[in-house]
Amino acid sequence: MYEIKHQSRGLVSHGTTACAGCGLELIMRKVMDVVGEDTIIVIPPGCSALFSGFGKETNLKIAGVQMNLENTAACCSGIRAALDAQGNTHTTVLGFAGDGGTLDIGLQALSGAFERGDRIMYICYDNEAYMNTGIQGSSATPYGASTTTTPGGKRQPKKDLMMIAMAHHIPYAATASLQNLNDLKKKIEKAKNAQGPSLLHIHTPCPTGWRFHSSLSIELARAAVRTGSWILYEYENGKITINSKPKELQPLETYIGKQGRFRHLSQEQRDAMEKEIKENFYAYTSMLERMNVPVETV
Ligand SMILES: Cc1ncc(C[n+]2csc(CCOP(=O)(O)OP(=O)(O)O)c2C)c(N)n1
Ligand code: SF4
Repeated sequence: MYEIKHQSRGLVSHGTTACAGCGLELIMRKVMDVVGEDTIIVIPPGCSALFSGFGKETNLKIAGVQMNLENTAACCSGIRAALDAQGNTHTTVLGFAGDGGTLDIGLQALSGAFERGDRIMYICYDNEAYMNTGIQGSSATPYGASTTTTPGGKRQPKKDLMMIAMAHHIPYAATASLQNLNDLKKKIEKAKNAQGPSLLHIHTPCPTGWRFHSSLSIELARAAVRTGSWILYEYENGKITINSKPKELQPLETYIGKQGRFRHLSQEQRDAMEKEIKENFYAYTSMLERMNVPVETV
């Protein structure tokens, strides 16, 4: 027997059981690089639970607990309160959950933590479905996408987590993506240092659930932003900044055309979807800009 010591750099093990090309694994590595080992992580069931591990095994070299889907944020609040009672203000308490565990099942607990102003950092990696249990649709699944519960394509638009977070007036909230790692890193740092609750909503390509080749994860992360399908912006102490505003949006086909979950859409439906996404991008970003203008001058 030989000793395996310091085999991997960073706080995530070299090998994990994530699918090849998994966007979540890349995000977890980047997050751990920035938050560092003075962090306690709370992970609910979902693909991210493969990082908290099974039995004696774990993929993370930090303290953590696996919670229920309903109460990631409530568990974070409890840990924060216990640390504060011990006079420990330096340890970061990080909730790390999927879109199902955040926008659907854990939303009430998250809202409570936001409303109380608990100093917790919360990351929703959004692979746009309940992937771990077999690709069921969530409220974050985009319009038109096929999942096992929406085989003909989802009929509702994606729920807007950022607007919900901003309605709680928390100090920091941002959307992020693997499209721009510097932007992602900067936002992780800001979320970690916020003096109250913070939220990162990170778009997460999933080759298995979106049905694309595992080599295309970064390309699709970029395409989502460049086609206007994922809008990068941040909300910092009440001020909104749009981080990426392409002069001209790329054809939607560069994004949805490479994914099996949109394969069932007719050309007519694709054209309508492109028009809708473009109109939404311009309307949404101009609404964000107007939200910065003091009310009396509007
Ligand atoms: C209350 C509750 N409902 C359902 C489940 C079963 N379950 C375990 S993991 C999971 C999927 C979670 O989806 P998401 O949060 O989007 O994460 P992903 O699997 O996509 O990483 C579900 C539904 C559960 N553990 N608890
Ligand atoms: S199903 Fe998707 S999110 Fe889950 S491990 Fe595989 S690629 Fe990653």
